[in-house]
Amino acid sequence: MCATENISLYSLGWNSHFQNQFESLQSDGLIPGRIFREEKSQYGILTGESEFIAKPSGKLRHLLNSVNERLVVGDWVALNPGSDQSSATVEFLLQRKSSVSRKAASGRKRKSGGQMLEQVIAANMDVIFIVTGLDHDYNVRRIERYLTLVWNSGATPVVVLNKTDLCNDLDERLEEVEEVAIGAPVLAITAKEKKDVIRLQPYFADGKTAALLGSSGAGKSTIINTLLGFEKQKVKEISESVHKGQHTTTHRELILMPEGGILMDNPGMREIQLWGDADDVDSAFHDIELLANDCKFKDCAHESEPGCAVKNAVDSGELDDERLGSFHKMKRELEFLEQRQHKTADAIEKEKWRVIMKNAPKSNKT
Ligand SMILES: Nc1nc2c(ncn2[C@@H]2O[C@H](COP(=O)(O)OP(=O)(O)O)[C@@H](O)[C@H]2O)c(=O)[nH]1
Ligand SMILES: [Mg+2]
Ligand SMILES: [Zn+2]
Repeated sequence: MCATENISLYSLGWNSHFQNQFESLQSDGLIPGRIFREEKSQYGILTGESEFIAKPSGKLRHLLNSVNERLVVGDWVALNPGSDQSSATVEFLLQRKSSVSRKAASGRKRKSGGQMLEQVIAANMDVIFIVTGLDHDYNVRRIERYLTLVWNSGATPVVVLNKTDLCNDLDERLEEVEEVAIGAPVLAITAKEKKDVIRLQPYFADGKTAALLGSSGAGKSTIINTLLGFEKQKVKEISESVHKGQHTTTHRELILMPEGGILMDNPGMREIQLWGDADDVDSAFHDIELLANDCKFKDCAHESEPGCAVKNAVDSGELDDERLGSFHKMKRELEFLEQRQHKTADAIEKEKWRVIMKNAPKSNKT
């Protein structure tokens, strides 16, 4: 960690959303803090004035277990600082503003019969940089999937095309990506060039938190190192192993940037999987949604229905056939997920926070 003392809570991402919650707690002796590192079952927590190593209290652990939840990097918590810095405990989890999730099979030994569960892996990200190398890593369909995931997380996506020095058809690539990245900025950079990577800075200025998402080898750690000006994150050596996608970022950590803002290297999604409702697909496919307004049937699936404006757009060349294909593919994947859930993700999320908040230490100021 860089200098972690005497940073304002606001520089760590604190805002009125968390302040209001904290004030409604019975917070005698508790202080707000943010989880910046996770190691085994311990958490590194910054409070602005100092740094703590803490474990959740038994009560909190029990409560979180009961709703299939756990503390993750980026979370804001109410901390009991204890008598010394190593006996601190996390007493309460403040409700998240955004979360990045992956789907995970529930415990194998349970009776739930392979129900899919949402597993949060990073919380309270404001911005997510979707990093893709312009080498063998480049895949416009994957960028599209990442975009859906990020829109669903509550964070704002920014697409970063890295390794422009290895790319001979940058204009073509940019055009392709801008076509799918509706509503998200697209930056083309060489991660080793300071003048390039500083273009990322404005997106996570003071008090904002950004995560870098992308395949192993895309250049995420290089971006962080160039911004920092020293080798904080281990970068893979150039060798054949680069192509095998070996994993070098092993733990999740928030990094305070010298120019302000907070960055998180890969939150740890190796194989990207979607989490959300089937309806969420539409938000990543604005163009198809727009065309669908003109379909003859309101519930048109754009498969073989008569009077389908989306199919017509494919026939006329206005819409890429492949793009409609990935729309269908994503819908199917999400519908499958939904069937395996007992409730929708939204309902689970609401119920979860209802249970957590109900168990908050009560304020005596009524
Ligand atoms: N040519 C070139 N190589 C890069 C660039 N950015 C990263 N690399 C190389 O790509 C490899 C993977 O980079 P790394 O930052 O470890 O990727 P990560 O797995 O996403 O963190 C390393 O060998 C880097 O030196 C770039 O802009 N151009
Ligand atoms: Mg890395
Ligand atoms: Zn249609």
